[in-house]
Amino acid sequence: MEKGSRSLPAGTLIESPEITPDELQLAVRNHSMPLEALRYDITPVGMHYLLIHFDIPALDMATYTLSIGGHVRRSLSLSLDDLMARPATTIAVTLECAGNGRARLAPRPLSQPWLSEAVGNAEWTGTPLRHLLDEAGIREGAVEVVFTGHDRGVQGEVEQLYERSLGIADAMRDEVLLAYAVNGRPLPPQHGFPLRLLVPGWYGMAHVKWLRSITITDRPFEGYQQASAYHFRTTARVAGAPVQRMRPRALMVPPGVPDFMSRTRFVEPGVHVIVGRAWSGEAPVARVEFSDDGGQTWAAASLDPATSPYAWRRWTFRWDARLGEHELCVRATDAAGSSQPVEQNWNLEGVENNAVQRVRVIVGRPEQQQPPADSL
Ligand SMILES: Nc1nc2c(c(=O)[nH]1)N[C@H]1C(S)=C(S)[C@@H](COP(=O)(O)O)O[C@H]1N2
Ligand SMILES: [Mo]
Repeated sequence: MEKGSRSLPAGTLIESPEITPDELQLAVRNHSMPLEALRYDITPVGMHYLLIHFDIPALDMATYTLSIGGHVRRSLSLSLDDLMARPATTIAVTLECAGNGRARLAPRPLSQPWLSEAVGNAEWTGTPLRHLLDEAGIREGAVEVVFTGHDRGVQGEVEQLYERSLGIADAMRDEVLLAYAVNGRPLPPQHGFPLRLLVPGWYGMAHVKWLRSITITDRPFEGYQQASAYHFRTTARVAGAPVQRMRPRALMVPPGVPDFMSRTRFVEPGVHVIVGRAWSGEAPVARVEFSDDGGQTWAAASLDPATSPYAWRRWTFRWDARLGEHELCVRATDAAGSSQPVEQNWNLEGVENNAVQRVRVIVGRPEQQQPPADSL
């Protein structure tokens, strides 16, 4: 892949449906979750989506320390053993990249070109951040907590460590963890080894990996990933609303078998139980609906009980597949009343794009549905 002067800056609007070499480079480093992994309540670690802005740092567990300082009464310096000796909590948390759906926009903002499956639901183990902040003693006048990663790079022409902040009240919530294990094992390098932040309910960018320091500040943090990136705006003239909690979304395991290139599905006629998962970071999922005519008509799916307040919920729909071509769609609505649009909500960064999933299906008799022979 030749790089160099032809690279365009992130955020450039691309009219062509063709993926650029720079997007391909990001897409092979960062991967989404195969849709068939929606079958598992807990996503196997290697199938969980991955997003890394710069490079994966190489950190040594033996010498690792986390420092907590800034606007506090006493600064703390903690080894991984110190952190693991503290009270531990394990929770299932659905994580989704704020840019999920970006590649379906037209024009498309240049960045990681996600389709619809930048998501995963893992069981994270760690110690609640709140106790550590209490121990450090937040001083009068503190407004934010800044989380700094070990990974460094350049974005928006700014050299930076990956950093994000939370307001004090958000940082003090019970479910916010400093996590050192996922699905019962130490974090793998790509997911933040040895320690990452977990902010259940929020889009992925808040969950800072490879934590190096936590700084309590007496003014709002103005770092690139906080003040410039991750805002919903349709024009550069406004600041826009900061991206925070996940908008509702439902996804299905595509039924039948796929065509190798197009991923069109071949399905036998008759009743199929369509399975999927639905989540929202804003309020519990209240309803999931299914459509086999591209979103013109909808029918209620059945929703399993929630297994964790921060994890996706399984849903099923008994679909009677009739001969012909269909476009399957699913949409979630949460208890706060927000739902998924049928069309994309276009914006400059391609964030919060929770338009409904569309799956093209051809229902035929088995002898008619032989996919063409492919040579790999
Ligand atoms: N230090 C650091 N933390 C980070 C990132 C990063 O590039 N560096 N990417 C963020 C983004 S945008 C997302 S979507 C999630 C992805 O988490 P995962 O790769 O464990 O799924 O990590 C977040 N935390
Ligand atoms: Mo992300």
